[in-house]
Amino acid sequence: MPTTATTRLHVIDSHTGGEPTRVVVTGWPDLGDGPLATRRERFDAEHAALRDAVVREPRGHDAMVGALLVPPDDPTACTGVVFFNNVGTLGMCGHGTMGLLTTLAYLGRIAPGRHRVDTPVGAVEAELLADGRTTVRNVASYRHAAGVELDVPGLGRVVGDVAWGGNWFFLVHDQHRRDLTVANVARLTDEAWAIRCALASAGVTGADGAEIDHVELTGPSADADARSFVLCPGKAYDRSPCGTGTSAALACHHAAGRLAVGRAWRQESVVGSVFEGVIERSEHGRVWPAITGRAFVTGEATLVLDPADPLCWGIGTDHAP
Ligand code: PYC
Repeated sequence: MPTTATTRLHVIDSHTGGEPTRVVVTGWPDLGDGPLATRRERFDAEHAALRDAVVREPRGHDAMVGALLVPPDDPTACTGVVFFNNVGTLGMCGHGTMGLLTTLAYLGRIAPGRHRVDTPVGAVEAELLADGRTTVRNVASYRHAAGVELDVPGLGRVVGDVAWGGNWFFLVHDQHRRDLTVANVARLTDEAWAIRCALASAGVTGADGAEIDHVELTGPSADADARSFVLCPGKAYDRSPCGTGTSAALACHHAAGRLAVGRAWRQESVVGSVFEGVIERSEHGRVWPAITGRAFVTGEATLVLDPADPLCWGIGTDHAP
């Protein structure tokens, strides 16, 4: 909620395969206690203005993912986190968890080794490796629906899978007509957005009517098992291969018999960065993926939110002071 007092937030920025994460270390109002899912609801209901001030222009930009540090509910976790973007909160975020562990190590709060992180969709284990990479052992992931046919205005018939990897994805495998390159990002964005709108119009959802808010287009890669373009909920594309999207892809390939437990899978992003994934366990149609990538700290700052600034709460927002 906007305030008339100046707010100062200590943040640490990093990128993981090109995708930024802004960890909010201090300065955010208390979200209370209880399960992270409840605190996410409180964040959604009461903190949209702060969210926009942190990740939108002029302080941020649409691709930026925020990570608010909160005390964990799970006593075995080293921290709790609520991930957020330019339009809301995320259940889980793979690249963001890598950025989070790298940031906690930068702050001297953790050493290499295994750490539990409490998120709104459950605790995940993340391992900071001695070489600086992070392996995220993500929530159980699964293919929810296979071969879903959609009529997409401007694109015609598109077939894809609906899968959960900590967020909901519609994955169009290997049949995308455009090269998944940075040069094509504008067209890929338009097409993925058209697919997302068609999903909503056709009433295609995840489990329990959950909105599918990520679209993942995959194609061949010269250097990895697949290349992907992932469109995030606020229409920004993921510069990284997307940890939750790679988890959803692994679940689909496993369900289709294309990927065995224990077989390494390298997923390349549209900018050429790579995550390594592997299914560590599979049970009753669910898989437990481990995704490895590397984050680098890029900055440390105090954000100053002066309510006298007419653009304090972000360009294009209507939060009143
Ligand atoms: O890495 O899981 C991810 C992610 C989700 C949205 C942006 N990145």
